[in-house]
Amino acid sequence: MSEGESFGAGGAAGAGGARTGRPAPDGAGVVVCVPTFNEIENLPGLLARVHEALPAARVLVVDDDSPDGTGALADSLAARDPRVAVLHHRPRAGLGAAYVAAFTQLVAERPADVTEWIVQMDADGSHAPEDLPAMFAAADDADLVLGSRYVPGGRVVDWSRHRLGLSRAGNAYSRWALRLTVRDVTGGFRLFRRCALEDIPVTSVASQGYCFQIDMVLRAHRVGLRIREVPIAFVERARGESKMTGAVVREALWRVTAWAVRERLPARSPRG
Ligand SMILES: Nc1nc2c(ncn2[C@@H]2O[C@H](COP(=O)(O)OP(=O)(O)OP(=O)(O)O)[C@@H](O)[C@H]2O)c(=O)[nH]1
Ligand SMILES: [Mg+2]
Repeated sequence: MSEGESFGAGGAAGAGGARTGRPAPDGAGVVVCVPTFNEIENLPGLLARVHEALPAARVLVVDDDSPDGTGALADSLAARDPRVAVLHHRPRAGLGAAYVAAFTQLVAERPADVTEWIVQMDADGSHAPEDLPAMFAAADDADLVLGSRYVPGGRVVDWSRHRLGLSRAGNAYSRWALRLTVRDVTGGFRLFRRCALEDIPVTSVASQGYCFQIDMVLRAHRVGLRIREVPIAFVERARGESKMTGAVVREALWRVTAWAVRERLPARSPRG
Protein backbone atom coordinates (compact mmCIF):
# COMPACT_ATOMS: atom_id res chain seq x y z
CA MET A 1 0.00 0.00 0.00
CA SER A 2 1.26 3.43 -0.77
CA GLU A 3 0.40 6.81 0.53
CA GLY A 4 1.59 10.00 -1.03
CA GLU A 5 1.64 13.69 -0.89
CA SER A 6 1.21 15.91 -3.91
CA PHE A 7 3.37 18.80 -4.89
CA GLY A 8 2.59 22.33 -3.84
CA ALA A 9 0.78 24.61 -6.24
CA GLY A 10 2.50 26.13 -9.21
CA GLY A 11 4.49 24.80 -12.14
CA ALA A 12 5.20 25.54 -15.73
CA ALA A 13 2.64 25.27 -18.46
CA GLY A 14 3.61 22.26 -20.50
CA ALA A 15 3.18 21.15 -24.06
CA GLY A 16 0.95 18.19 -23.21
CA GLY A 17 1.71 15.39 -25.65
CA ALA A 18 4.45 17.12 -27.69
CA ARG A 19 7.25 14.71 -28.54
CA THR A 20 10.00 17.16 -29.31
CA GLY A 21 11.94 19.68 -27.31
CA ARG A 22 13.43 19.82 -23.87
CA PRO A 23 12.52 21.57 -20.64
CA ALA A 24 13.51 25.14 -19.86
CA PRO A 25 17.04 25.50 -18.42
CA ASP A 26 15.62 26.04 -14.92
CA GLY A 27 13.95 22.60 -15.02
CA ALA A 28 10.32 23.76 -14.98
CA GLY A 29 8.16 20.80 -15.93
CA VAL A 30 10.64 18.24 -14.63
CA VAL A 31 9.98 15.79 -11.80
CA VAL A 32 13.02 14.03 -10.39
CA CYS A 33 12.14 10.66 -8.77
CA VAL A 34 14.54 9.60 -6.06
CA PRO A 35 14.03 6.18 -4.45
CA THR A 36 15.38 5.92 -0.92
CA PHE A 37 16.09 3.18 1.53
CA ASN A 38 18.26 4.33 4.45
CA GLU A 39 19.69 7.40 2.74
CA ILE A 40 19.35 9.87 5.60
CA GLU A 41 22.93 11.07 5.23
CA ASN A 42 22.65 11.54 1.49
CA LEU A 43 19.19 12.95 0.80
CA PRO A 44 19.56 16.62 1.89
CA GLY A 45 22.78 17.09 -0.08
CA LEU A 46 21.31 15.45 -3.15
CA LEU A 47 18.18 17.64 -3.11
CA ALA A 48 20.33 20.76 -2.75
CA ARG A 49 22.42 19.70 -5.74
CA VAL A 50 19.32 18.94 -7.83
CA HIS A 51 17.91 22.39 -7.14
CA GLU A 52 21.28 24.03 -7.76
CA ALA A 53 21.27 22.41 -11.22
CA LEU A 54 17.53 22.81 -11.96
CA PRO A 55 15.98 25.37 -9.58
CA ALA A 56 12.39 24.87 -10.78
CA ALA A 57 12.44 21.06 -10.86
CA ARG A 58 10.18 19.12 -8.54
CA VAL A 59 11.48 16.15 -6.62
CA LEU A 60 9.46 13.08 -5.64
CA VAL A 61 11.19 11.06 -2.93
CA VAL A 62 9.95 7.45 -2.87
CA ASP A 63 10.80 5.99 0.49
CA ASP A 64 10.22 2.39 1.51
CA ASP A 65 9.74 2.97 5.24
CA SER A 66 13.47 3.40 5.85
CA PRO A 67 14.38 2.34 9.39
CA ASP A 68 16.91 5.19 9.62
CA GLY A 69 14.18 7.84 9.33
CA THR A 70 14.81 8.94 5.73
CA GLY A 71 11.03 9.12 5.16
CA ALA A 72 10.48 11.46 8.11
CA LEU A 73 13.40 13.63 7.01
CA ALA A 74 11.94 13.78 3.50
CA ASP A 75 8.59 14.84 4.98
CA SER A 76 10.23 17.69 6.85
CA LEU A 77 12.11 18.81 3.72
CA ALA A 78 8.82 18.69 1.79
CA ALA A 79 7.06 20.75 4.46
CA ARG A 80 9.59 23.53 3.92
CA ASP A 81 9.84 23.33 0.14
CA PRO A 82 6.83 23.05 -2.20
CA ARG A 83 9.11 21.65 -4.90
CA VAL A 84 9.54 18.48 -2.83
CA ALA A 85 6.97 15.71 -2.29
CA VAL A 86 7.19 12.27 -0.69
CA LEU A 87 5.62 8.96 -1.64
CA HIS A 88 5.67 6.55 1.30
CA HIS A 89 5.72 3.12 -0.21
CA ARG A 90 5.06 0.31 2.27
CA PRO A 91 6.04 -2.36 2.94
CA ARG A 92 9.50 -2.43 1.39
CA ALA A 93 9.16 -4.13 -1.97
CA GLY A 94 12.39 -3.24 -3.76
CA LEU A 95 13.66 -0.55 -6.08
CA GLY A 96 11.57 -1.65 -9.06
CA ALA A 97 8.33 -1.64 -7.10
CA ALA A 98 9.15 1.81 -5.72
CA TYR A 99 9.64 3.19 -9.23
CA VAL A 100 6.47 1.52 -10.50
CA ALA A 101 4.50 3.23 -7.70
CA ALA A 102 6.10 6.60 -8.46
CA PHE A 103 5.73 6.44 -12.24
CA THR A 104 2.15 5.22 -11.95
CA GLN A 105 1.31 8.14 -9.69
CA LEU A 106 3.06 10.68 -11.91
CA VAL A 107 1.49 9.41 -15.12
CA ALA A 108 -2.00 9.09 -13.65
CA GLU A 109 -2.26 12.15 -11.48
CA ARG A 110 -2.29 15.84 -12.20
CA PRO A 111 -0.37 17.98 -12.83
CA ALA A 112 -0.32 15.89 -15.99
CA ASP A 113 0.10 18.87 -18.29
CA VAL A 114 3.02 20.35 -16.38
CA THR A 115 5.17 17.27 -15.96
CA GLU A 116 6.94 17.01 -19.27
CA TRP A 117 9.92 14.98 -18.11
CA ILE A 118 10.35 12.36 -15.42
CA VAL A 119 13.89 11.82 -14.19
CA GLN A 120 15.06 8.81 -12.20
CA MET A 121 18.24 8.88 -10.15
CA ASP A 122 19.79 7.32 -7.06
CA ALA A 123 19.92 9.14 -3.74
CA ASP A 124 23.46 8.16 -2.85
CA GLY A 125 25.34 10.69 -4.98
CA SER A 126 26.44 8.16 -7.60
CA HIS A 127 24.44 10.10 -10.18
CA ALA A 128 25.49 13.75 -10.41
CA PRO A 129 22.63 16.26 -10.73
CA GLU A 130 25.17 18.50 -12.45
CA ASP A 131 24.95 16.12 -15.44
CA LEU A 132 21.23 16.82 -15.94
CA PRO A 133 21.64 19.87 -18.23
CA ALA A 134 23.92 17.88 -20.58
CA MET A 135 21.46 14.99 -20.56
CA PHE A 136 18.57 17.31 -21.38
CA ALA A 137 20.65 18.85 -24.17
CA ALA A 138 20.36 15.45 -25.90
CA ALA A 139 16.63 15.21 -25.30
CA ASP A 140 15.17 17.28 -28.15
CA ASP A 141 14.32 14.34 -30.39
CA ALA A 142 14.43 11.62 -27.75
CA ASP A 143 11.84 9.94 -25.56
CA LEU A 144 14.32 8.32 -23.19
CA VAL A 145 17.80 9.59 -22.37
CA LEU A 146 20.12 7.19 -20.56
CA GLY A 147 23.00 8.45 -18.45
CA SER A 148 25.55 5.94 -19.68
CA ARG A 149 28.73 4.64 -18.08
CA TYR A 150 29.61 2.54 -21.08
CA VAL A 151 29.67 4.91 -24.05
CA PRO A 152 32.82 6.88 -24.97
CA GLY A 153 33.33 9.55 -22.31
CA GLY A 154 31.38 7.63 -19.70
CA ARG A 155 33.13 6.11 -16.69
CA VAL A 156 32.85 4.57 -13.27
CA VAL A 157 34.79 6.06 -10.36
CA ASP A 158 35.91 4.12 -7.28
CA TRP A 159 34.08 0.86 -7.88
CA SER A 160 35.73 -2.36 -6.81
CA ARG A 161 36.82 -4.71 -9.60
CA HIS A 162 34.16 -7.13 -8.41
CA ARG A 163 31.35 -4.54 -8.60
CA LEU A 164 32.48 -3.27 -12.01
CA GLY A 165 32.77 -6.85 -13.27
CA LEU A 166 29.23 -7.60 -12.08
CA SER A 167 27.85 -4.53 -13.84
CA ARG A 168 29.78 -5.23 -17.05
CA ALA A 169 28.69 -8.87 -17.09
CA GLY A 170 25.06 -7.95 -16.38
CA ASN A 171 25.11 -5.46 -19.24
CA ALA A 172 26.78 -7.83 -21.67
CA TYR A 173 24.40 -10.68 -20.89
CA SER A 174 21.30 -8.48 -21.07
CA ARG A 175 22.35 -6.89 -24.35
CA TRP A 176 23.11 -10.25 -25.91
CA ALA A 177 20.08 -12.11 -24.57
CA LEU A 178 17.58 -9.36 -25.36
CA ARG A 179 19.28 -8.14 -28.57
CA LEU A 180 19.55 -4.60 -27.26
CA THR A 181 21.97 -2.12 -28.77
CA VAL A 182 22.19 0.46 -26.00
CA ARG A 183 25.45 0.19 -24.05
CA ASP A 184 24.24 0.79 -20.49
CA VAL A 185 21.14 -1.31 -19.95
CA THR A 186 21.35 -1.46 -16.17
CA GLY A 187 22.04 2.17 -15.27
CA GLY A 188 19.60 4.07 -13.07
CA PHE A 189 20.08 7.67 -14.24
CA ARG A 190 17.45 8.36 -16.88
CA LEU A 191 15.11 10.96 -18.36
CA PHE A 192 11.70 9.90 -19.67
CA ARG A 193 9.56 12.12 -21.81
CA ARG A 194 6.36 11.90 -19.85
CA CYS A 195 3.97 11.37 -22.75
CA ALA A 196 6.23 8.62 -24.11
CA LEU A 197 6.35 6.89 -20.74
CA GLU A 198 2.59 6.57 -21.06
CA ASP A 199 3.21 4.15 -23.97
CA ILE A 200 4.81 1.69 -21.57
CA PRO A 201 2.32 -0.13 -19.36
CA VAL A 202 4.29 0.62 -16.20
CA THR A 203 1.70 -0.86 -13.87
CA SER A 204 2.34 -4.30 -15.37
CA VAL A 205 6.08 -4.17 -14.61
CA ALA A 206 6.71 -6.97 -12.12
CA SER A 207 10.48 -6.56 -11.72
CA GLN A 208 11.08 -5.88 -8.07
CA GLY A 209 14.76 -5.16 -7.89
CA TYR A 210 17.35 -3.60 -10.13
CA CYS A 211 16.22 -5.55 -13.20
CA PHE A 212 13.52 -2.89 -13.35
CA GLN A 213 16.14 -0.90 -15.28
CA ILE A 214 16.58 -3.65 -17.88
CA ASP A 215 12.82 -4.20 -18.04
CA MET A 216 12.17 -0.55 -18.83
CA VAL A 217 14.81 -0.38 -21.59
CA LEU A 218 13.35 -3.53 -23.14
CA ARG A 219 9.81 -2.14 -23.00
CA ALA A 220 10.94 1.22 -24.37
CA HIS A 221 12.69 -0.55 -27.22
CA ARG A 222 9.60 -2.69 -27.94
CA VAL A 223 7.22 0.27 -28.22
CA GLY A 224 9.69 2.16 -30.39
CA LEU A 225 10.75 4.94 -28.06
CA ARG A 226 13.68 7.00 -29.27
CA ILE A 227 16.53 6.20 -26.90
CA ARG A 228 19.75 8.25 -26.59
CA GLU A 229 22.78 7.65 -24.40
CA VAL A 230 24.80 10.45 -22.85
CA PRO A 231 28.12 9.76 -21.10
CA ILE A 232 28.16 10.19 -17.33
CA ALA A 233 30.65 9.59 -14.57
CA PHE A 234 29.13 7.19 -12.03
CA VAL A 235 30.77 7.71 -8.63
CA GLU A 236 30.65 5.07 -5.88
CA ARG A 237 28.59 6.17 -2.89
CA ALA A 238 30.57 7.95 -0.16
CA ARG A 239 28.04 7.36 2.66
CA GLY A 240 25.49 4.71 3.56
CA GLU A 241 25.27 1.11 2.45
CA SER A 242 24.60 -0.51 -0.89
CA LYS A 243 21.38 -2.54 -1.18
CA MET A 244 22.77 -4.74 -3.92
CA THR A 245 22.33 -8.38 -2.86
CA GLY A 246 22.62 -11.84 -4.32
CA ALA A 247 18.82 -12.03 -4.49
CA VAL A 248 18.77 -8.89 -6.65
CA VAL A 249 21.30 -10.40 -9.05
CA ARG A 250 19.44 -13.73 -9.19
CA GLU A 251 16.12 -12.01 -9.96
CA ALA A 252 17.75 -10.12 -12.85
CA LEU A 253 19.34 -13.29 -14.19
CA TRP A 254 16.19 -15.37 -14.24
CA ARG A 255 13.96 -12.61 -15.54
CA VAL A 256 16.32 -11.65 -18.38
CA THR A 257 16.67 -15.31 -19.32
CA ALA A 258 12.90 -15.80 -19.27
CA TRP A 259 12.34 -12.70 -21.42
CA ALA A 260 15.01 -13.86 -23.87
CA VAL A 261 13.39 -17.28 -24.21
CA ARG A 262 9.99 -15.71 -24.85
CA GLU A 263 11.51 -13.35 -27.41
CA ARG A 264 12.76 -16.36 -29.33
CA LEU A 265 9.51 -18.30 -29.28
CA PRO A 266 7.33 -17.87 -32.37
CA ALA A 267 4.36 -15.45 -32.17
CA ARG A 268 2.94 -15.53 -28.69
CA SER A 269 0.81 -13.13 -26.73
CA PRO A 270 2.76 -10.12 -25.39
CA ARG A 271 4.68 -10.44 -22.16
CA GLY A 272 2.78 -9.27 -19.08
N1 LIG B 1 12.39 3.03 -2.21
C1 LIG B 1 13.40 2.15 -2.31
N2 LIG B 1 14.62 2.55 -2.70
C2 LIG B 1 15.61 1.63 -2.79
C3 LIG B 1 15.42 0.27 -2.49
N3 LIG B 1 16.60 -0.38 -2.69
C4 LIG B 1 17.49 0.55 -3.09
N4 LIG B 1 16.89 1.76 -3.14
C5 LIG B 1 17.48 3.04 -3.55
O1 LIG B 1 17.91 2.88 -4.88
C6 LIG B 1 19.10 3.61 -5.12
C7 LIG B 1 20.18 2.66 -5.62
O2 LIG B 1 20.51 1.74 -4.58
P1 LIG B 1 22.04 1.39 -4.20
O3 LIG B 1 22.05 0.57 -2.99
O4 LIG B 1 22.84 2.64 -4.17
O5 LIG B 1 22.45 0.49 -5.41
P2 LIG B 1 23.35 0.74 -6.65
O6 LIG B 1 23.71 2.19 -6.75
O7 LIG B 1 22.71 0.10 -7.82
O8 LIG B 1 24.59 -0.13 -6.29
P3 LIG B 1 25.84 0.22 -5.37
O9 LIG B 1 26.91 0.59 -6.28
O10 LIG B 1 26.08 -1.05 -4.69
O11 LIG B 1 25.47 1.36 -4.46
C8 LIG B 1 19.45 4.30 -3.81
O12 LIG B 1 18.91 5.60 -3.83
C9 LIG B 1 18.73 3.43 -2.79
O13 LIG B 1 18.41 4.11 -1.59
C10 LIG B 1 14.10 -0.14 -2.06
O14 LIG B 1 13.84 -1.30 -1.78
N5 LIG B 1 13.15 0.83 -2.00
MG1 LIG C 1 24.42 3.21 -5.28
